[in-house]
Amino acid sequence: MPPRLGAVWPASSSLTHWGAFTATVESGDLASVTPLEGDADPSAALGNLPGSVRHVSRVTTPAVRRGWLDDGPAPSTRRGADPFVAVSWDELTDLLATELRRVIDTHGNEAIYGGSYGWASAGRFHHAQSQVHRFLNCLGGYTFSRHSYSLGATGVIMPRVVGTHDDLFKRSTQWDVIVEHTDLIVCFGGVALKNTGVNHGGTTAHPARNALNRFRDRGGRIVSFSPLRDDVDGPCEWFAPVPGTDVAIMLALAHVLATESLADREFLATHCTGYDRFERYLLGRDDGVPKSPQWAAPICGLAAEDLTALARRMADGRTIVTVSWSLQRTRYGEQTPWMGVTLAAMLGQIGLPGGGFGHGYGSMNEPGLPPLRCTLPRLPQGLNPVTSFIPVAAVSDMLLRPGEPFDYNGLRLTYPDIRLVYWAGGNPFHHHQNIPRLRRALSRPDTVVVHDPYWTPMSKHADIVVPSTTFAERDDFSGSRNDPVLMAMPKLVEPHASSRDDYDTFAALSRRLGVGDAFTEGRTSWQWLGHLYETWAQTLDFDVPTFDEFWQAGGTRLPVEDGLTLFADFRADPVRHRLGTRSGLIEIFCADIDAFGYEDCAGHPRWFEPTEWLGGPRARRYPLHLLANQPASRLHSQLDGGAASQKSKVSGREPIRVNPADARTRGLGDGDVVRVFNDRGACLAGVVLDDRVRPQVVQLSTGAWFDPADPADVDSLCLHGNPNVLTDDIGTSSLAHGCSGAHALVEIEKYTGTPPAVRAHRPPEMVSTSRTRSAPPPARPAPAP
Ligand SMILES: Nc1nc2c(c(=O)[nH]1)N[C@H]1C(S)=C(S)[C@@H](COP(=O)(O)OP(=O)(O)OC[C@H]3O[C@@H](n4cnc5c(=O)[nH]c(N)nc54)[C@H](O)[C@@H]3O)O[C@H]1N2
Ligand SMILES: Nc1nc2c(c(=O)[nH]1)N[C@H]1C(S)=C(S)[C@@H](COP(=O)(O)OP(=O)(O)OC[C@H]3O[C@@H](n4cnc5c(=O)[nH]c(N)nc54)[C@H](O)[C@@H]3O)O[C@H]1N2
Ligand SMILES: [Mo]
Repeated sequence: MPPRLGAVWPASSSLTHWGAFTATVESGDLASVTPLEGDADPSAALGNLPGSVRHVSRVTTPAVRRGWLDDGPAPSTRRGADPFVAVSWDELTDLLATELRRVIDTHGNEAIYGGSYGWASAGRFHHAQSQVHRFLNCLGGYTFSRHSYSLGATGVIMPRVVGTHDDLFKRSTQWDVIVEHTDLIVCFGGVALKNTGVNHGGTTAHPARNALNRFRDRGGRIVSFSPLRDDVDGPCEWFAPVPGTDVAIMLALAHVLATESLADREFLATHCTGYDRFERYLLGRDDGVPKSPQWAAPICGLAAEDLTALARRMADGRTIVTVSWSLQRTRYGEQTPWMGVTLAAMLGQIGLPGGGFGHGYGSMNEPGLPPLRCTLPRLPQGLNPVTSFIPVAAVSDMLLRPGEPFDYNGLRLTYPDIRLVYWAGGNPFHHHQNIPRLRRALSRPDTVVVHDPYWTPMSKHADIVVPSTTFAERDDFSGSRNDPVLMAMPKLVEPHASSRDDYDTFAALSRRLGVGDAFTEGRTSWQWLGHLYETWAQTLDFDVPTFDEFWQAGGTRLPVEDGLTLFADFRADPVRHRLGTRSGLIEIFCADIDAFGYEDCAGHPRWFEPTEWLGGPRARRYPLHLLANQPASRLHSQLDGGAASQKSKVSGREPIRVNPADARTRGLGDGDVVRVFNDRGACLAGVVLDDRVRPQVVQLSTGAWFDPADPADVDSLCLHGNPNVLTDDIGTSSLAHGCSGAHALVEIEKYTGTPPAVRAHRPPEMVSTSRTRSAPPPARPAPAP
């Protein structure tokens, strides 16, 4: 391979989902990292990188759960509790190939769950999901998953309402347009700058903070609805509603627009369909309940006059209504973006510069950034002949209810009977709800395979653990659709212990299974990089450097499309630029959804009383509303052992922010360890008093590695503070079955006594066994459910 000249980007620079950096290397590890020059607002999570390659939590050898090795593939409640046996790479390849063959021959490819959801690392070639999907497709396919934990509800509802999901983000109204044209940003869920650090695939700049400052300098105002004051950094008008009541607030604002002749009836007639049906509901024509500010006030805990005054202000200037992604990660999550669009449509400013609707400003770096004029190089994943799939957040339901029917987006589907779960690049113990239930679900299949660089709780619950390299230990390149740089990611350090690239593991497995040529096409990973780049370059209508030139420079700039306003074309000409909905218009009433007849999602946006909220009966038992939001100090569970994440911990646990008034009534002080609990589970956390948190609300971010006090007990207390022991494993609705993990009702109490030490980042016990073999014994029949 040619030497790196570092002509444009320094030779030791690389890219993570949370930003670009230059590293120094010492003793085979990243020693220090410096944000890339020109990044105005680098992510704090870069601080987790030093020491991450040789961290104690790395998987150092291929490993097999002793019970699986001794007893053969079978359902087991010992997952997460058994010790592991180190095996050689050849033994691992033999064991895994034999087991894949057995499952496919006996149960068919449908019995493999290969959805393998997760963020893995930046990198177009070594992207773990692309690798595992390509590999499983070479073997005849797998049961797959649809959508994401990020946007489970939006991904189903918005194509039906505005005809697109991707364009809402990729072609969102740009920050520069908002800075120049917008008078008022009304944001539901704030514009949390902690989240804009991140972009899937990487980002070289973070302009959101600067944009908000320029917006304010021009006289722009921000109204934030959020239980947390710091969801907007700097001046704003803060309303702290009861969590989960945003739809009621939006309905109240809409009611004022409708009854005070402030709604743009022309826009509603020319660009929307079904406003009349919705208005009957809004005005209470059929149920006798007008959704007025007076109606909403006791639900959301805000003053009716304030909502009325705000609605008038919104109609009085250029207003953008923004909805954070968190608001659709709750039960009935479809309603919030749908109602947000409806409110913006009533204001009649959709498609006007700086007006209309936005989804995810402050959720990810991408919204507000100019999109590339081209696609990115991509590893072909082949075709999956298996048609069986689940909405991604139905994973426990699938494993626990094989053969049972379920609803999804107008379809009646059946859960497949999964025998082998294959995970590479994700951490279900981070992302999935109700961990005790997840652990029961993971005891059902015959075999669980996990590729990960680290001993995450998911690795510890696997039967076969495959040590992967991290991005720093291999050559790759990456970029994202709203960032102007395709960046080289050169190998910075040698692979740790006997870890191996996922590609090389799959190459060895596919050779052993007779599909080596199909998987590798005869290329090494370095040859693949050049191949992906050069085939991509041929599809472009502009010139890019050759691959060698690109690699030597360390990256290349790509052209972007500047000055976008979301749906500007559609506004200008709704016939020529019809939306991708059935009517071609914004569907405020959607006849298709109406016809599904779901009890939990109707034909137009409406208020559904949440299950986990302060206004319901459950709050009498669990009187605090927990926000399980994204962590400021890391990406999800990644590098939780790193310095930035560790610095945020309180008494060794994940911090839980508590309003001083709620702490007082419970006798809690800063730094106390508390037990956070409800009827689903419990965890420990470290108290931080903060009056920026609304009373009756507590905030415990996701991402602390699950650490059961007793690994053999599925209902065990988590010592470290993973909020997913508390969240409900229930889909947003029958329409999308999206993740609803953002909210849970809890109670907290002081933990008396000395709390047990956190062991989350320690590897599991490793033992030797006399019974290692190159092929597992035959599978035992599954016990009756
Ligand atoms: N309660 C609650 N739960 C939530 C959320 C919430 O708001 N509240 N948010 C949800 C959201 S939006 C998301 S996106 C999910 C995120 O959930 P995940 O994406 O599953 O979380 P990550 O921690 O990013 O997991 C990525 C894993 O990939 C591993 N990895 C990194 N590089 C490689 C590689 O090259 N190869 C392999 N094999 N592995 C690699 C990392 O070590 C890590 O274990 O969580 C969801 N869960
Ligand atoms: N630092 C960091 N950034 C990240 C990530 C990360 O792990 N770390 N993850 C990335 C990923 S994968 C995703 S999908 C996005 C997710 O982006 P989001 O889902 O938008 O992020 P959250 O932090 O969960 O929620 C944003 C804010 O919404 C507020 N909120 C919660 N519930 C309510 C409510 O009922 N009403 C109102 N009005 N406000 C509410 C909370 O105060 C919270 O801080 O973040 C991305 N950015
Ligand atoms: Mo996400």
